[in-house]
Amino acid sequence: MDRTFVMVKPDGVARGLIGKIVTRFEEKGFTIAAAKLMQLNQLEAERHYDHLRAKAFFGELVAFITSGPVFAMIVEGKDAVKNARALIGATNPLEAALGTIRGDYAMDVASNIVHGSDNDENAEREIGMYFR
Ligand code: DAT
Ligand code: MG
Repeated sequence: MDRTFVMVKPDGVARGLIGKIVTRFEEKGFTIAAAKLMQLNQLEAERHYDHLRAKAFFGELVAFITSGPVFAMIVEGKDAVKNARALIGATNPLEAALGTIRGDYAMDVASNIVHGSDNDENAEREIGMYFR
């Protein structure tokens, strides 16, 4: 079975949306294979967002993702990476369709409440970082 890494970000956890987000994945057809509440440290956050190091918002992004607990999950299902990204919606909630998680629950790109790996290699890299 295909799998991917999904994380409810600190804003989603603080807003009490873990349950709703887990339900979205379950209703779509995914199985939650593992899950835990955890706190990312600076190094983990910088490694997680390594591909964005050059961006002007990198510091803000790392500060945000380490600002409180996140809810990390391994989700399993057919074409897990692509189906999860479709369910999560576009990076900018302004462009995310209603019916997607970001489209329904977020308004600002800097706090878009959920992360999903963008390809199989990164999914395995991220699962390896957080589930050992
Ligand atoms: P995604 O999370 O959809 O895979 P990404 O990997 O390009 O998007 O960016 C990671 C996160 O960085 C994104 O979820 C929110 C933040 N981000 C992206 N673009 C941003 C911007 N222009 N300003 C502030 N934060 C941004
Ligand atoms: Mg990404």
